[in-house]
Amino acid sequence: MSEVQSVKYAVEDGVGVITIDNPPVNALGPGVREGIMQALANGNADPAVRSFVLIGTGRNFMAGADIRQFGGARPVSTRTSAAAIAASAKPVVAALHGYALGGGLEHALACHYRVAARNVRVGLPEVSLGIVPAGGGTQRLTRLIGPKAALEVIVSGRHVEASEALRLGILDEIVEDADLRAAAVQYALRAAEVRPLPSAQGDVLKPLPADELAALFEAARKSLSRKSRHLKAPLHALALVEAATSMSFDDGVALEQKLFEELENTDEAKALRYAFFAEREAAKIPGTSGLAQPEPVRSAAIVGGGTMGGGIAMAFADSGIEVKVLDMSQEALERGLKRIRDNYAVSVKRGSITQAQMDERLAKIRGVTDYAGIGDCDAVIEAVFERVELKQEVFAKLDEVMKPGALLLTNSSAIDIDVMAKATRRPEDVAGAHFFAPANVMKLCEVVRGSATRIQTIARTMKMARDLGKVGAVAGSCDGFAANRSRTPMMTEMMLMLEEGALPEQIDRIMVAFGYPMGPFAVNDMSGLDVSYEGRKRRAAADPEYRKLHIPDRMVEMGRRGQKTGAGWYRYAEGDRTPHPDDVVKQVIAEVANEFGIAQRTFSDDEILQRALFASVNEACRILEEGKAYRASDIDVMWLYGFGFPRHRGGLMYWADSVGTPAILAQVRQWHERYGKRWKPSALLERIAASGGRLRDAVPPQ
Ligand code: T1G
Repeated sequence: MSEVQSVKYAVEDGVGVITIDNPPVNALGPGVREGIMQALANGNADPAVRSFVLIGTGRNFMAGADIRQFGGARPVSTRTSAAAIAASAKPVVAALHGYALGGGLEHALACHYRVAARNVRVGLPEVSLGIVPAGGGTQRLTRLIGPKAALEVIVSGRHVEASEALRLGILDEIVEDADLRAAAVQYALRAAEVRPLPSAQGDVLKPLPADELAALFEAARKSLSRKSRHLKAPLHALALVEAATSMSFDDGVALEQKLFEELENTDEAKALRYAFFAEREAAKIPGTSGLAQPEPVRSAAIVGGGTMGGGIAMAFADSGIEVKVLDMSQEALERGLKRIRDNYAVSVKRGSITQAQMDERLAKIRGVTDYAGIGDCDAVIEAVFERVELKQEVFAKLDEVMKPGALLLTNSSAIDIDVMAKATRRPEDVAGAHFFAPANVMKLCEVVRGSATRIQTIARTMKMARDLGKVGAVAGSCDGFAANRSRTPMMTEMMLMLEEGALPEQIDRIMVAFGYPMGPFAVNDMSGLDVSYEGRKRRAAADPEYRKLHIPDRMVEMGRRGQKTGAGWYRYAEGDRTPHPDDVVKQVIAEVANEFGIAQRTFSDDEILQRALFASVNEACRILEEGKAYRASDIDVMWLYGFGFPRHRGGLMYWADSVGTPAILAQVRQWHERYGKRWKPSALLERIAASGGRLRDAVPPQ
């Protein structure tokens, strides 16, 4: 947008009102910084102007720098336009609402005062993009609220809501008046009388004694080297907060610029920017552009109050949406509701929610034992055991009781949506809403299209997921849909490498070194080895060619189902979740290898990583070829939010591009010769390797 359009300036009762108007989020796109500086120059040269207000239109104050501009030239930096505000001879009042993030908050911090509507969310989220604030924000915020609070806010990159921002000292006032602009103008008129102006460098440093400062930064460094061992940005952010307590403002701002430039084009920053946009791309559903906005889901029902059903019910309650849990017996219902109460109680004990929030959320959850009790809900999510006949029975019942237009959703992780849809007279309203355990924590909601599902049903289910604070991504219906189907080959190869002599602890070490928070075997011990056992049995019964996984089958049959039985891939001491390698697992591997005549060998770390991930890359290409995902980046979103794939590597397909499709194809071809059919190269992989294209841009054949 041209300068005139994205920044408006008008004088009102002696106040120069500078309005940012750059939809959809008031990012600092082309012309915005220049427009702010021009307005300041005009107002400071105008004797009729006594002070300024800086405000945004639409839903937000300002969402920060335009992320799409990174890596390219930027005519004016945030540092420069923020400095112009700070240098204004007349006071500038920031009037914040919605989001004030990154460079947006940095402009507000350069103002002399900050007032805000109660819906404001402020933050410096730059570290989540692999960079650091570069508009003076680390230097001003640290001086304004003190190093301890600033360190936590800047290194975490989190959003801070109004009352906390006021308490910390980021805001001067919360405006209850519905007309933020009018209130800010009045505030600016009063500010015009105050002399001297408060420093816009926030020179009032909330000092900490030197030894406390040293301890603060030392502890933060230790924690970051553990928690963010793969990321550079958080440590650089820490260094900038430290600089604000020891360097001059100008030197601190110069250091900000230097560290920002060091990070802006790192692989980590590029991957994190890709992940940011991939998540938003996943929300775009082909064929919905001309449709009306989907109605929100204002009430929901969950059929089956087990672990998954209870977690999904909590996700609704956490989002303030009324939810009913239906179970067939009072006893089963009570068990499920108790599990929910216990989960909330643990969160209260940990301090992640207050008792009042727990009570508020529990009040949103009601238990029923009769289908008639849920008919009025906008959506119902079936979360009963993964048995086809049971699901068909449930959907036939739902078809009888649910009001017209209700979403009839299944949380199934693999059963074909059409199986449920065919049990109803309204297959167009049936879709998958596949949550990932624990459903109230994991962000991914895989929305699955049946062959008869209306696109409006998909759009409304995606909106429901977003309203639950989830990240939605759409899959077509097939065995395992897109998320689990693309991940299964990785797990299969890992299990088969065990048969050849690899060990769970070796594979876990390699995957953690790659960036996963936990190794897949440790995760499997947590979720339970029996969970996938039934699915493998179902596949073996249906497909005589199905390659059985002898070792995990044997572990389950031995009763080693993971943490819940004190032993799985690892051994656990009573009441302790620390995984300990167990010789029993080595014995099982040796027995299976002996029984099936499998030669034992050693593996390099590279082979383990490549055999695991290349198998999934190949399967993801097949999923795209079959049109079971809209785009490759949707599969990346599923891996990031469903499986904890390291975000600084962008996603499975983004990472594969960093390896190079020709190298991947050559290796897949080798394993195809050695191991047979499951390694057959996908046509899409062959096509992209030959064309030199990028996997992350791949879409189904049109
Ligand atoms: N730049 C470019 N596009 C952006 C954008 C940004 N900062 N923020 C959002 N968009 C696009 C987004 O891709 C989507 O596009 C549309 O706007 C709606 O976004 C100098 C260097 C503000 C909380 O990290 O966190 O400032 O898909 O769906 O759910 O020191 O957007 O419609 O085509 O997310 O209401 C720091 C990033 C930048 C904030 C709103 N700022 N944005 O959430 O909408 S670095 C950020 C968000 C910086 C300074 C440094 C969220 C939001 P499309 P949306 P939302």
